Amino acid sequence: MTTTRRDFLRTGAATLAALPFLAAIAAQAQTTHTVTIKNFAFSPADLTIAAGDTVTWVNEDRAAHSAWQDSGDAFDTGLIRPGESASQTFPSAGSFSYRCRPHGNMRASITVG
Ligand SMILES: [Cu+2]
Repeated sequence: MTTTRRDFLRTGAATLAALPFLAAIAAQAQTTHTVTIKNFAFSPADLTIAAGDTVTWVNEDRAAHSAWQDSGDAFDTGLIRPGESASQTFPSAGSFSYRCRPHGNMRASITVG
């Protein structure tokens, strides 16, 4: 199969026609937020995100930690070992307070707007 100049132009035009659509998708793109775990604390401790966004917890500590919504069990990352990370997507609005399962005094919250 040969590609003629006309085919090439047609393909180009189709690509251009799709650009506004692609831009609309990009505008709605979900954001990934990072919560750092260090010195037995979540940072930021209180995070506000948009529905559909993802939170990634990065453990920069020497101990294993987790992020667990103890009141509603909406999410539980399980143990995140030192140097590792875990992610959770929040599809709908709500307030989520959470803690580290091994260290109950490590508390933080995520508000999904
Ligand atoms: Cu912990």
